[in-house]
Amino acid sequence: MEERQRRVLESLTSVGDGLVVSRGATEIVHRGSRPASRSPGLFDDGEVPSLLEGPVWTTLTTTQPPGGADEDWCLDLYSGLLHHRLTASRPRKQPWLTSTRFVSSVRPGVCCLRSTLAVSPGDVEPALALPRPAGSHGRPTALARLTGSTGVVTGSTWSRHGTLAAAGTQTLVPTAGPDPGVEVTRLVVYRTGPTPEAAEHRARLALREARAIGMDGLLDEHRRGWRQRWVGADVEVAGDPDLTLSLRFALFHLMSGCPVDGRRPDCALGARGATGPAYHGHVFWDTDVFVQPALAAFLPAAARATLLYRYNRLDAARRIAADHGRRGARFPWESAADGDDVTPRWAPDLHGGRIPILTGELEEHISADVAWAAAHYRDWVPDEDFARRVAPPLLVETARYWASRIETGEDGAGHISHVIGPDEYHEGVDDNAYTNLMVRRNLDLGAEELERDPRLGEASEAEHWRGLARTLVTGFRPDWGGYEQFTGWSELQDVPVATLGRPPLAADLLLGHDQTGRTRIIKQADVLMAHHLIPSELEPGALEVDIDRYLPYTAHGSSLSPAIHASVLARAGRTDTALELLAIAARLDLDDITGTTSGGLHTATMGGLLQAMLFGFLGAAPRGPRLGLEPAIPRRWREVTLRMRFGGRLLALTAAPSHLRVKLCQGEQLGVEVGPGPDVTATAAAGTILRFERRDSTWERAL
Ligand code: IFM
Repeated sequence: MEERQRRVLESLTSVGDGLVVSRGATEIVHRGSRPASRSPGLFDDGEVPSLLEGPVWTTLTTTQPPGGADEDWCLDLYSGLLHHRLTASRPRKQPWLTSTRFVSSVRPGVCCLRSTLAVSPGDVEPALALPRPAGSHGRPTALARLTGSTGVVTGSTWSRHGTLAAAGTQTLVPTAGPDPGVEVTRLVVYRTGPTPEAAEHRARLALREARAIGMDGLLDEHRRGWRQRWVGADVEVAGDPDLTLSLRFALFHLMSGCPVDGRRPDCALGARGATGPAYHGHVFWDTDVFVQPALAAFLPAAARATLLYRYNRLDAARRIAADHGRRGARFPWESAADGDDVTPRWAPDLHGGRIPILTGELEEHISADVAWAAAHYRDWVPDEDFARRVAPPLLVETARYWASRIETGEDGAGHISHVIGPDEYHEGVDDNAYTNLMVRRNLDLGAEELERDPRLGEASEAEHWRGLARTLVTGFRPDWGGYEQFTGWSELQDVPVATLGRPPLAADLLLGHDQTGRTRIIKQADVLMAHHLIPSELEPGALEVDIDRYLPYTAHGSSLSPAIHASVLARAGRTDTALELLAIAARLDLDDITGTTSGGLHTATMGGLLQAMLFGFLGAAPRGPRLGLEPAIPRRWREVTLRMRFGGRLLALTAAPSHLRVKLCQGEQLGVEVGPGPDVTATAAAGTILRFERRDSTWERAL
């Protein structure tokens, strides 16, 4: 197998539970393989902070199958089990290794592996290996140690931010027969802690408990745990098994990558989760507006942990604002453990030179994205503590930042100059429509909080913010009926993306960074991202205009782009194009479309994909305490079913081109509005099903 393909498979078959996530590397040491175990949210230090790599529990042997082997990898999404089967070709075709592993769905950090190998017991490695001392970025990394006694091996790696420790044990039983062979049962438990001593002690205690249950018992409860997870969250497109699999793949990795056991004060999934080294595990806007809304619907506790990550780093954000001579809180474009800006300042180019990275300085919209995320979660999940304690400072401090950032021009209008919008091909632009529209919303949300709670600030401040929100330039062009992405976008060179090839493509690599910036070519959803997140803030009719204007220039040079396009295209009723873009998002990692999956899975794409189903094709949105639904289901899908949560209830939504069923599976009665008007309103009682039919584009209640 080619080395990169191996690393892609390792990312795709990562298994975890939010306390630890382990790449799916096979149990033998291969060239090009990158076995690694990381704990989401636990960082190493270094020139660029990265997720700490902990002890590796999955390597069994360095012995190689004679003459190589055929490899079968199977990730069972339903039960959270990873199976490997290696068949050696010499001296005859015969099984060389079979293994099954899992990270318990019910006991945090408990990892189990059972394998049969055609090697002697003496060729099996001790239960843990420590990460390569040079780390994956070629620099000295965390401190590490490994000790063994009474059949239990403990190991840990640590940094200033904490320790990731593991304690493990294994039994080896020689297999019967003339050839060497051994059956290995390995049990390893991970724990975090402030020091290696504390974390290893915790790991040993938890290992003792897990051993008492035994491998079979652990496997049984693990399977039951996954069954329960799928009862609480699922997506199915009847008539499209491939798409269903991709959607469940996304859900699987969100469920196994996020901590939901409440042990952590907070945790935010980085751009690649903990499945690979790319982007160092850093937290971007990906977490707030791509992953978090999907979590709010499918895994609310993890959505909360994401927002607490921001809340607990408000002081750092306040410092960043102050360093820029502003008030309030400015969240950094990339952050790690302590909420400081860790965006690299340059990247190497292909010729040994350095390309400056300006996003850390200029991609400011993230502060408005965090505010949007807080308001979204508050509207979606009944969480009193969050609404009372967490959301207000996030909304107010970000609004305060913007109020000090906006400049009033000679035209009397508010402007935000010199930024990067979501479309990173254009740097240092003025009045980016997405940024300004999100800021306008942020100012209104902040003002609402101030008006509600005078302890947060003066009434005059709220009034000032409301005024700024009304004068802020949005980029709306009455002559177009749509939004101009930033001042002067339409005066750039008219180069449709089709002249470069078929998207998705990296226009900046094809044309060069500077030349791309001189054209209208857009990296990813920008104005359309605003239509996706805050549709009611934009002018009626603008969605269609903006789709027509921007689609021909969009390269989808970011993995974040296709799913969001699919979502807004579905809402606009353009389901054929929506399906083309949905297919790209659905296969992005599975087919390694961007060539970067070896560095980890794209969490924002997974979140975006689930959002496209929920907000785009189902048209779900909170309408006060009610759930609004405006399904736009393509004819080629028989039915789409989503099991998700809204307002503390578990719902099964089943939509087809001409009908809709809403089943309230758990929780108190819920008001549902169907259609834009709404066309019809109804109340679902526990255990009952509401049925609706579409007649001549209007929804009606059905029996
Ligand atoms: O946050 C994204 C950005 O929008 C495009 N480049 C990659 C980042 C991390 O996924």
